[in-house]
Amino acid sequence: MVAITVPISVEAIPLVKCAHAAAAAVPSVDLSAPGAAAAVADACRGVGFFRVTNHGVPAALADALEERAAAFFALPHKDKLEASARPLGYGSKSIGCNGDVGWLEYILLSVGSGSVAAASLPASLRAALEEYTDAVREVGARVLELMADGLGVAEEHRGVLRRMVAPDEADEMVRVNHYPPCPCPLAAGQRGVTGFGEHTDPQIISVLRSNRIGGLQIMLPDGRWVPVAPDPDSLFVNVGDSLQVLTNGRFQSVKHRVVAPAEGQQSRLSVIYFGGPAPAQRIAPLPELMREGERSLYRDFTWAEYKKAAYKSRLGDHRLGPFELP
Ligand code: GA4
Repeated sequence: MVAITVPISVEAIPLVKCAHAAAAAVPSVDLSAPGAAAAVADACRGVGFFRVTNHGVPAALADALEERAAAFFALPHKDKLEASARPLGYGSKSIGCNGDVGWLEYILLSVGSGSVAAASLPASLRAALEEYTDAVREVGARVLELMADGLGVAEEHRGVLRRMVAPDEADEMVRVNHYPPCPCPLAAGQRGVTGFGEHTDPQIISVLRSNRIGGLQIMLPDGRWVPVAPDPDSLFVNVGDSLQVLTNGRFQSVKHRVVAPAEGQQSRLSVIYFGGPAPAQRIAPLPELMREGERSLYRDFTWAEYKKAAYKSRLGDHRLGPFELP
Protein backbone atom coordinates (compact mmCIF):
# COMPACT_ATOMS: atom_id res chain seq x y z
CA MET A 1 0.00 0.00 0.00
CA VAL A 2 1.35 3.39 -1.00
CA ALA A 3 1.55 5.77 1.94
CA ILE A 4 0.00 8.76 0.16
CA THR A 5 -3.47 7.36 -0.64
CA VAL A 6 -5.20 9.41 2.07
CA PRO A 7 -7.10 11.76 2.18
CA ILE A 8 -7.43 12.71 -1.54
CA SER A 9 -8.44 9.86 -3.82
CA VAL A 10 -6.41 9.23 -6.96
CA GLU A 11 -9.51 9.74 -9.14
CA ALA A 12 -9.49 13.42 -8.09
CA ILE A 13 -6.12 13.97 -9.79
CA PRO A 14 -6.19 15.01 -13.47
CA LEU A 15 -4.59 12.84 -16.14
CA VAL A 16 -1.93 14.19 -18.43
CA LYS A 17 -0.75 13.18 -21.90
CA CYS A 18 2.64 11.51 -21.97
CA ALA A 19 5.08 13.53 -24.08
CA HIS A 20 7.27 11.89 -26.69
CA ALA A 21 10.74 12.19 -28.17
CA ALA A 22 12.83 15.33 -28.77
CA ALA A 23 15.30 14.65 -25.94
CA ALA A 24 17.73 16.91 -27.83
CA ALA A 25 15.30 19.79 -27.22
CA VAL A 26 16.85 20.28 -23.76
CA PRO A 27 20.05 22.32 -24.17
CA SER A 28 23.10 21.25 -22.21
CA VAL A 29 25.74 23.62 -20.84
CA ASP A 30 29.18 22.63 -19.58
CA LEU A 31 29.83 25.19 -16.85
CA SER A 32 33.59 24.78 -17.20
CA ALA A 33 33.62 25.42 -20.98
CA PRO A 34 34.80 28.79 -22.35
CA GLY A 35 31.52 29.35 -24.25
CA ALA A 36 29.31 28.77 -21.18
CA ALA A 37 27.94 32.34 -20.97
CA ALA A 38 26.74 32.36 -24.57
CA ALA A 39 25.32 28.84 -24.23
CA VAL A 40 23.40 29.77 -21.06
CA ALA A 41 21.95 32.90 -22.67
CA ASP A 42 20.98 30.97 -25.82
CA ALA A 43 19.18 28.35 -23.75
CA CYS A 44 17.35 31.02 -21.73
CA ARG A 45 16.30 32.92 -24.87
CA GLY A 46 14.99 29.69 -26.36
CA VAL A 47 13.55 27.09 -24.04
CA GLY A 48 14.12 28.79 -20.65
CA PHE A 49 15.47 25.50 -19.35
CA PHE A 50 18.81 23.71 -19.60
CA ARG A 51 20.94 20.91 -18.23
CA VAL A 52 24.16 21.85 -16.46
CA THR A 53 27.22 19.61 -16.34
CA ASN A 54 30.50 20.14 -14.46
CA HIS A 55 28.56 22.03 -11.80
CA GLY A 56 30.83 21.10 -8.90
CA VAL A 57 28.16 19.85 -6.47
CA PRO A 58 29.60 16.66 -4.94
CA ALA A 59 27.47 13.60 -5.75
CA ALA A 60 27.86 12.53 -2.11
CA LEU A 61 25.78 15.54 -0.92
CA ALA A 62 22.90 14.74 -3.25
CA ASP A 63 23.11 11.02 -2.43
CA ALA A 64 23.03 11.66 1.32
CA LEU A 65 20.03 13.96 0.93
CA GLU A 66 18.23 11.46 -1.28
CA GLU A 67 18.81 8.65 1.19
CA ARG A 68 17.57 10.67 4.17
CA ALA A 69 14.60 12.06 2.28
CA ALA A 70 13.61 8.53 1.20
CA ALA A 71 13.81 7.41 4.84
CA PHE A 72 11.58 10.32 5.87
CA PHE A 73 8.99 9.60 3.19
CA ALA A 74 8.92 5.94 4.31
CA LEU A 75 7.67 7.00 7.78
CA PRO A 76 4.02 6.44 8.71
CA HIS A 77 1.70 9.18 7.41
CA LYS A 78 0.87 10.48 10.90
CA ASP A 79 4.56 10.98 11.72
CA LYS A 80 5.14 12.94 8.52
CA LEU A 81 2.11 15.12 9.24
CA GLU A 82 3.88 16.39 12.35
CA ALA A 83 6.22 18.26 10.00
CA SER A 84 3.31 19.93 8.19
CA ALA A 85 2.82 23.71 8.45
CA ARG A 86 0.98 24.61 5.23
CA PRO A 87 2.05 25.76 2.72
CA LEU A 88 5.48 24.89 4.17
CA GLY A 89 6.69 21.67 5.78
CA TYR A 90 5.40 18.27 4.72
CA GLY A 91 2.56 18.06 2.22
CA SER A 92 0.74 15.22 0.55
CA LYS A 93 -1.14 15.49 -2.76
CA SER A 94 -2.28 19.03 -2.07
CA ILE A 95 -0.11 21.76 -3.65
CA GLY A 96 -0.37 25.36 -2.46
CA CYS A 97 -3.56 26.50 -0.77
CA ASN A 98 -5.95 26.89 -3.69
CA GLY A 99 -7.08 23.40 -4.59
CA ASP A 100 -4.25 22.06 -6.77
CA VAL A 101 -3.66 18.33 -6.39
CA GLY A 102 -1.05 15.91 -7.70
CA TRP A 103 0.22 12.40 -7.05
CA LEU A 104 3.13 13.32 -4.80
CA GLU A 105 4.24 14.08 -1.31
CA TYR A 106 6.83 16.73 -0.55
CA ILE A 107 8.81 18.81 1.88
CA LEU A 108 8.82 22.54 1.17
CA LEU A 109 11.02 24.83 3.24
CA SER A 110 12.12 28.37 3.34
CA VAL A 111 15.93 28.61 3.52
CA GLY A 112 18.06 31.05 5.49
CA SER A 113 17.51 32.66 8.88
CA GLY A 114 17.72 29.18 10.36
CA SER A 115 14.33 28.12 9.00
CA VAL A 116 15.52 24.81 7.55
CA ALA A 117 16.94 24.12 10.98
CA ALA A 118 13.70 25.17 12.66
CA ALA A 119 11.51 22.83 10.65
CA SER A 120 10.36 19.80 12.61
CA LEU A 121 12.17 17.25 10.45
CA PRO A 122 14.70 14.59 11.49
CA ALA A 123 18.00 16.33 12.33
CA SER A 124 19.98 14.28 9.80
CA LEU A 125 17.59 15.28 6.99
CA ARG A 126 17.77 18.95 7.98
CA ALA A 127 21.56 18.82 7.97
CA ALA A 128 21.64 17.15 4.53
CA LEU A 129 19.21 19.73 3.15
CA GLU A 130 21.30 22.59 4.48
CA GLU A 131 24.55 21.24 3.09
CA TYR A 132 23.03 20.47 -0.30
CA THR A 133 21.35 23.89 -0.51
CA ASP A 134 24.61 25.67 0.30
CA ALA A 135 26.28 23.88 -2.62
CA VAL A 136 23.45 24.38 -5.11
CA ARG A 137 23.13 28.07 -4.23
CA GLU A 138 26.69 28.48 -5.55
CA VAL A 139 25.68 26.92 -8.87
CA GLY A 140 22.69 29.26 -9.07
CA ALA A 141 24.95 32.24 -8.42
CA ARG A 142 27.46 31.14 -11.05
CA VAL A 143 24.70 30.60 -13.62
CA LEU A 144 23.19 34.03 -12.88
CA GLU A 145 26.58 35.61 -13.50
CA LEU A 146 26.89 33.72 -16.79
CA MET A 147 23.41 34.90 -17.75
CA ALA A 148 24.39 38.54 -17.21
CA ASP A 149 27.57 37.96 -19.19
CA GLY A 150 25.67 36.23 -22.01
CA LEU A 151 23.20 39.10 -22.11
CA GLY A 152 26.08 41.48 -22.76
CA VAL A 153 26.09 43.25 -19.35
CA ALA A 154 29.37 45.12 -18.85
CA GLU A 155 31.88 43.34 -16.63
CA GLU A 156 31.55 45.73 -13.69
CA HIS A 157 27.76 45.09 -13.50
CA ARG A 158 27.83 41.33 -14.06
CA GLY A 159 26.96 40.58 -10.44
CA VAL A 160 23.60 42.32 -10.77
CA LEU A 161 21.48 39.15 -10.93
CA ARG A 162 23.66 37.09 -8.64
CA ARG A 163 23.44 39.69 -5.87
CA MET A 164 19.63 39.51 -5.90
CA VAL A 165 19.69 35.94 -4.61
CA ALA A 166 22.58 36.41 -2.17
CA PRO A 167 21.76 34.82 1.21
CA ASP A 168 20.52 36.81 4.22
CA GLU A 169 18.16 39.04 2.29
CA ALA A 170 17.12 36.65 -0.47
CA ASP A 171 13.92 34.61 -0.33
CA GLU A 172 15.20 31.12 -0.97
CA MET A 173 13.19 27.91 -0.80
CA VAL A 174 13.98 24.25 -1.16
CA ARG A 175 11.55 21.51 -2.10
CA VAL A 176 11.91 17.72 -2.08
CA ASN A 177 9.25 15.99 -4.17
CA HIS A 178 8.53 12.27 -3.87
CA TYR A 179 6.39 10.68 -6.59
CA PRO A 180 5.58 7.05 -5.74
CA PRO A 181 4.29 4.81 -8.53
CA CYS A 182 0.60 5.52 -9.03
CA PRO A 183 -1.88 2.65 -9.00
CA CYS A 184 -4.41 4.36 -11.25
CA PRO A 185 -6.67 2.20 -13.42
CA LEU A 186 -7.66 5.22 -15.56
CA ALA A 187 -4.06 5.93 -16.61
CA ALA A 188 -3.22 3.68 -19.50
CA GLY A 189 -1.20 3.94 -22.70
CA GLN A 190 -0.87 7.60 -23.64
CA ARG A 191 -2.07 8.95 -20.31
CA GLY A 192 -0.43 9.23 -16.92
CA VAL A 193 -1.50 10.75 -13.61
CA THR A 194 -0.43 14.32 -12.87
CA GLY A 195 2.36 14.36 -10.34
CA PHE A 196 2.83 18.15 -10.38
CA GLY A 197 0.58 20.16 -12.70
CA GLU A 198 1.89 22.56 -15.32
CA HIS A 199 3.20 25.85 -14.03
CA THR A 200 6.03 28.34 -14.22
CA ASP A 201 8.13 29.15 -11.15
CA PRO A 202 7.58 32.68 -9.79
CA GLN A 203 11.19 33.17 -8.60
CA ILE A 204 14.30 34.26 -10.52
CA ILE A 205 15.95 30.88 -10.91
CA SER A 206 15.27 27.26 -9.95
CA VAL A 207 17.88 24.48 -9.87
CA LEU A 208 16.64 20.89 -9.95
CA ARG A 209 18.20 17.50 -9.41
CA SER A 210 16.35 14.19 -9.67
CA ASN A 211 17.07 10.50 -9.28
CA ARG A 212 17.05 8.15 -12.29
CA ILE A 213 13.28 8.09 -12.66
CA GLY A 214 11.78 10.33 -15.36
CA GLY A 215 8.47 12.20 -15.46
CA LEU A 216 9.51 15.84 -15.82
CA GLN A 217 8.28 17.52 -19.00
CA ILE A 218 8.87 21.03 -20.30
CA MET A 219 6.91 23.06 -22.81
CA LEU A 220 8.88 24.27 -25.83
CA PRO A 221 8.20 27.78 -27.20
CA ASP A 222 6.10 26.18 -29.97
CA GLY A 223 3.76 24.66 -27.36
CA ARG A 224 4.98 21.05 -27.61
CA TRP A 225 5.56 19.15 -24.37
CA VAL A 226 8.81 17.16 -24.28
CA PRO A 227 10.14 14.78 -21.63
CA VAL A 228 13.38 15.63 -19.84
CA ALA A 229 15.60 12.55 -19.64
CA PRO A 230 16.55 12.09 -15.97
CA ASP A 231 20.24 12.54 -15.24
CA PRO A 232 21.26 12.45 -11.57
CA ASP A 233 24.77 13.67 -12.44
CA SER A 234 23.48 16.92 -13.94
CA LEU A 235 21.49 19.81 -12.55
CA PHE A 236 18.63 21.43 -14.47
CA VAL A 237 18.05 25.18 -14.47
CA ASN A 238 14.67 26.90 -14.95
CA VAL A 239 14.11 30.52 -15.87
CA GLY A 240 11.50 31.89 -13.43
CA ASP A 241 8.87 34.59 -13.99
CA SER A 242 10.92 37.23 -12.16
CA LEU A 243 13.89 36.67 -14.47
CA GLN A 244 11.59 37.05 -17.45
CA VAL A 245 10.65 40.51 -16.14
CA LEU A 246 14.23 41.46 -15.17
CA THR A 247 15.30 40.73 -18.76
CA ASN A 248 12.20 42.47 -20.21
CA GLY A 249 11.14 39.22 -21.89
CA ARG A 250 14.52 38.31 -23.40
CA PHE A 251 14.45 35.19 -21.26
CA GLN A 252 11.14 33.34 -20.92
CA SER A 253 10.03 31.40 -17.86
CA VAL A 254 9.44 27.77 -18.78
CA LYS A 255 6.22 25.85 -18.26
CA HIS A 256 6.90 22.45 -16.76
CA ARG A 257 5.01 19.57 -15.16
CA VAL A 258 5.60 16.08 -13.82
CA VAL A 259 3.81 12.85 -14.73
CA ALA A 260 3.79 10.38 -11.84
CA PRO A 261 5.46 6.99 -12.38
CA ALA A 262 3.04 4.23 -13.40
CA GLU A 263 2.38 1.15 -11.29
CA GLY A 264 5.42 -1.16 -11.34
CA GLN A 265 7.90 1.70 -11.87
CA GLN A 266 10.13 3.12 -9.14
CA SER A 267 9.57 6.36 -7.24
CA ARG A 268 10.81 9.64 -8.63
CA LEU A 269 12.60 11.88 -6.15
CA SER A 270 13.59 15.44 -7.02
CA VAL A 271 15.10 18.33 -5.08
CA ILE A 272 14.63 21.90 -6.25
CA TYR A 273 16.28 25.09 -5.03
CA PHE A 274 14.28 28.28 -5.73
CA GLY A 275 16.25 31.53 -5.77
CA GLY A 276 13.99 34.50 -5.11
CA PRO A 277 15.10 38.03 -4.16
CA ALA A 278 14.51 40.04 -0.99
CA PRO A 279 10.83 40.92 -0.42
CA ALA A 280 11.43 44.63 -1.09
CA GLN A 281 13.38 43.98 -4.32
CA ARG A 282 11.88 45.85 -7.25
CA ILE A 283 11.23 43.47 -10.13
CA ALA A 284 11.67 45.55 -13.27
CA PRO A 285 13.83 45.29 -16.40
CA LEU A 286 17.51 45.81 -15.57
CA PRO A 287 18.66 49.26 -16.73
CA GLU A 288 21.95 47.58 -17.78
CA LEU A 289 20.00 45.71 -20.47
CA MET A 290 17.54 48.21 -21.83
CA ARG A 291 18.21 49.64 -25.27
CA GLU A 292 17.57 53.29 -25.97
CA GLY A 293 13.84 53.92 -26.16
CA GLU A 294 12.98 50.39 -25.02
CA ARG A 295 9.93 50.29 -22.77
CA SER A 296 9.20 47.88 -19.97
CA LEU A 297 6.67 45.19 -20.86
CA TYR A 298 5.55 45.09 -17.23
CA ARG A 299 4.34 47.46 -14.57
CA ASP A 300 6.68 47.81 -11.61
CA PHE A 301 6.23 45.52 -8.66
CA THR A 302 8.19 44.12 -5.74
CA TRP A 303 8.95 40.46 -5.09
CA ALA A 304 6.71 40.60 -1.97
CA GLU A 305 3.83 41.81 -4.16
CA TYR A 306 4.38 39.15 -6.81
CA LYS A 307 4.80 36.33 -4.30
CA LYS A 308 1.60 37.32 -2.53
CA ALA A 309 -0.29 37.31 -5.84
CA ALA A 310 1.32 33.99 -6.84
CA TYR A 311 0.27 32.29 -3.62
CA LYS A 312 -3.34 33.33 -4.30
CA SER A 313 -3.24 31.82 -7.79
CA ARG A 314 -3.78 28.30 -9.11
CA LEU A 315 -0.77 26.39 -10.37
CA GLY A 316 -1.61 26.68 -14.08
CA ASP A 317 -2.55 30.40 -14.02
CA HIS A 318 -0.64 32.90 -16.15
CA ARG A 319 0.71 34.73 -13.12
CA LEU A 320 2.51 37.49 -15.00
CA GLY A 321 -0.68 38.40 -16.90
CA PRO A 322 -1.94 41.07 -14.47
CA PHE A 323 1.52 42.69 -14.45
CA GLU A 324 1.86 42.99 -18.25
CA LEU A 325 1.48 46.43 -19.79
CA PRO A 326 -0.77 46.77 -22.86
C1 GA4 B 1 5.72 26.85 -7.89
C2 GA4 B 1 7.22 26.87 -7.58
C3 GA4 B 1 7.55 26.38 -6.17
O1 GA4 B 1 7.41 24.96 -6.09
C4 GA4 B 1 6.61 27.04 -5.13
C5 GA4 B 1 5.18 26.63 -5.46
C6 GA4 B 1 4.07 27.09 -4.51
C7 GA4 B 1 3.71 26.02 -3.46
O2 GA4 B 1 3.85 24.84 -3.71
O3 GA4 B 1 3.22 26.44 -2.39
C8 GA4 B 1 2.87 27.46 -5.43
C9 GA4 B 1 3.46 27.49 -6.89
C10 GA4 B 1 4.96 27.45 -6.71
C11 GA4 B 1 3.00 28.73 -7.69
C12 GA4 B 1 1.52 29.13 -7.45
C13 GA4 B 1 1.04 28.84 -6.02
C14 GA4 B 1 2.24 28.81 -5.08
C15 GA4 B 1 1.65 26.56 -5.38
C16 GA4 B 1 0.58 27.42 -5.95
C17 GA4 B 1 -0.59 26.96 -6.40
C18 GA4 B 1 7.07 26.71 -3.72
C19 GA4 B 1 6.52 28.50 -5.40
O4 GA4 B 1 7.15 29.39 -4.88
O5 GA4 B 1 5.50 28.74 -6.32
